[in-house]
Amino acid sequence: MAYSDLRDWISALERADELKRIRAEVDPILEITEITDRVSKSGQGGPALLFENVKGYRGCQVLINQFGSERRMKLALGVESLDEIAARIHQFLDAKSPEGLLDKIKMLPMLADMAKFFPKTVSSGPCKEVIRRDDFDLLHMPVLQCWPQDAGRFITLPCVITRDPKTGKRNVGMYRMQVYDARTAGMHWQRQKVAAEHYRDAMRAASSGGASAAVDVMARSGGGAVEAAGERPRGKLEVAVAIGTEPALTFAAVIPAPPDVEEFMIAGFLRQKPVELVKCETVDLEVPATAEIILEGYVNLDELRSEGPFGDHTGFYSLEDLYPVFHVTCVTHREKPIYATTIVGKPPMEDAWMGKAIERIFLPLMRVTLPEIVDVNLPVEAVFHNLMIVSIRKSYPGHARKVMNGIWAMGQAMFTKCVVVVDEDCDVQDVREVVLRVANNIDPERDIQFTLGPVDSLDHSSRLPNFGSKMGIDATRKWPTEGFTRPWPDQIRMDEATKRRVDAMWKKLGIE
Ligand SMILES: Cc1cc2nc3c(=O)[nH]c(=O)nc-3n(C[C@H](O)[C@H](O)[C@H](O)COP(=O)(O)O)c2cc1C
Ligand SMILES: [Mn+2]
Repeated sequence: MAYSDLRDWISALERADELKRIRAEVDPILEITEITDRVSKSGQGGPALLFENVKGYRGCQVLINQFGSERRMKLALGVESLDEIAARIHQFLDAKSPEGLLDKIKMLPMLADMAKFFPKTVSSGPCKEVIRRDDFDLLHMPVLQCWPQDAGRFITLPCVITRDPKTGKRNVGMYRMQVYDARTAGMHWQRQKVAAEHYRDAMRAASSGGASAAVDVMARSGGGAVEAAGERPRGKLEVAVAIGTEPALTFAAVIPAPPDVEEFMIAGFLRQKPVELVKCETVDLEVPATAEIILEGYVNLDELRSEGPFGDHTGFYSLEDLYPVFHVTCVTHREKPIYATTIVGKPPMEDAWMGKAIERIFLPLMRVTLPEIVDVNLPVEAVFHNLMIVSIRKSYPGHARKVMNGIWAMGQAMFTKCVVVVDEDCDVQDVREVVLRVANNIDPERDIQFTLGPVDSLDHSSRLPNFGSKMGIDATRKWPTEGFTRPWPDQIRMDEATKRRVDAMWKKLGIE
């Protein structure tokens, strides 16, 4: 049940009564944010919104909050429960080599499934309905200014496509873009993200002083620190941006996938149908054929510009910093393109639901490296990188600390500012229970583990941009083999016989 494009998805939302069309005129400057924020904070995330009358953009439609509830997230991925996806992943991870014909036959559906992951290149598609080689302007799109102190208008839901200069593999990442003028925008890929590595690889390849000179420039570019762009090698990295893609690809661009796994394949896996790609007009990249809008262009290796501030998903403004500049060379789009966007801000907002879906889908993948993990909770209020609560099946002394280190070593989980580890009998989804356990079970000096390392670029409290400390709390029951020789008390629980007796007399007591 894959959606062929954004419009197909919008129809599905409408059929499911998950979309509200807004016919009143609204301004893309601040007003759409205020409306959407109120909707996001109402009930279970409110409906998706399609603004049909955007001030200054007659005939343009803006889609927002498309992922903003658990129900829509499931609808987007075509599942009844997010655990279905985890189960499908698990099935692949769990595959044993077939023994005998019967095993092989049993594997056929799985292999057929795999064939659907690979994207398919097609000769043309709806994203080529209008090709603008000269007459384009980024502000032809109703780009939002989200919050009062934002540095300008930001494209907030772009699928940014780059190619690894070493392997030729493509990456699709969601990185916001601050519109500077008609033809340039900031390219806010944070330095630990995959496109930033493609960019550094292009620098390494272009550097006359060899790779070490390029590394030298990077070592000095601490983020926030003034950096001499002129010292960088000349050259460029081609970039294409798709806006308004079908939901599986949009979501795939957010997923913290291993760097070498193409998001086009992840989208193919999620929608169980290949993503169709078409070649760009002016750069050597492929883009989703059914996207509403495609921006083609490049970033110069020796050009950086101030980006931000921007009201971010932490609930604070992320600070101004230097980022590459995207230059547009061509825009292609559908007739009357629908502009898809989102806003971030104080949680919960639309991205909270995407984050929760990632939490569920990644559990089996985390367990590949850390099989002792029973469950994980990333509370929305801690905006995903600030707090991870994990329960583990504790089997040896120091086990909780092994798990913390494993998490800090795992992809974007490296950013986790605080990891809380509890025993398997604690339900991590029940934050009250977690607080009770943690507060009771820790001797703080003994059970808190500090470490130093990379932190999220959005962290405004770390001692340096991108570098700071992280903390793990071992709230598991302490063992004698960990040096804890005092008796450890049981938790209070009534015995079953008494409970049954009280059940039997309950009505007679006249309390309810
Ligand atoms: C709405 C939204 C906006 C985002 N903006 C940025 C951004 O500006 N910069 C960034 O590095 N990551 C941003 N992210 C997070 C990345 O999309 C995410 O880390 C993703 O896994 C990156 O892909 P990559 O692993 O291929 O680099 C954003 C996520 C969402 C949901
Ligand atoms: Mn990626």
